[in-house]
Amino acid sequence: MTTFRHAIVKRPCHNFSQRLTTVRLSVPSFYRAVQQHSTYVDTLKRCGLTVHELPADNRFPDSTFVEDTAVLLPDCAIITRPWAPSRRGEIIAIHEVLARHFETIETIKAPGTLDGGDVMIADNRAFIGLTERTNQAGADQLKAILARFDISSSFVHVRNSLHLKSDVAYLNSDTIVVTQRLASEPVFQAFRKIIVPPLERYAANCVNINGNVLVTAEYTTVCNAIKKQGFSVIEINMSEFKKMDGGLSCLSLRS
Ligand code: CIR
Repeated sequence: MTTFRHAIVKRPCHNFSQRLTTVRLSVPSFYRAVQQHSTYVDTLKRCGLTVHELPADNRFPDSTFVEDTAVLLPDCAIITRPWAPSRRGEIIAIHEVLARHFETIETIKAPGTLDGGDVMIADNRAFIGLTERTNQAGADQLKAILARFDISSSFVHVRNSLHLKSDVAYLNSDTIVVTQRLASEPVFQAFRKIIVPPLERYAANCVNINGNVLVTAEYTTVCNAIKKQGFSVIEINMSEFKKMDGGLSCLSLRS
């Protein structure tokens, strides 16, 4: 299991409520989003990470969801090519910061599209979601890059979800948290599964940081099921990011 030491985050910008969302909830409050983001950053620090906080950028309302812009390996950073044209410019700032931390930088190129939310790395295996956001060309390019680092890839067709990691999270070499819709996928057969009930689907996007599993607050069934498997759980309020389709994992890039 990877030990994480660093995280990159980006503060929400004032017009953070003005871009992509599919959920029909109220308009998020910028001030609450800033508070929740700050708690998220403090939690990463509590989990032992050094956090690099990028300033807010009003040109890119979705840019606080940094996970979609890169895939990080111990020795390489892969800059993605996000599906949404409104998000493509986000990669410039991410590329700059990653170039300071990683010697090897790879990029996903057109016609490939790939959002980091579609990539679940499980030690030396990767699961790449084929979604509306990530196409076959993007997934093939990533698979070829990962193979050079001895990481094998499996593709997972995901329908009616934003990203692969909207439906599944890797907790450790035996265990995943997974929604019912992906639980029977043959690629996940070998894992012990913590199944997320439909009403708590949003909580499937959780993240294990150095033994602490960050889970969205108030999703009691999922929180209790994760605790029952012996994990320590930290609950985080994500109400404002949820309104913009953002999950817990997408607020940081971890390495
Ligand atoms: C988008 O639709 O691109 C953003 N509003 C939310 C992205 C969330 N990303 C993620 O969960 N990996």
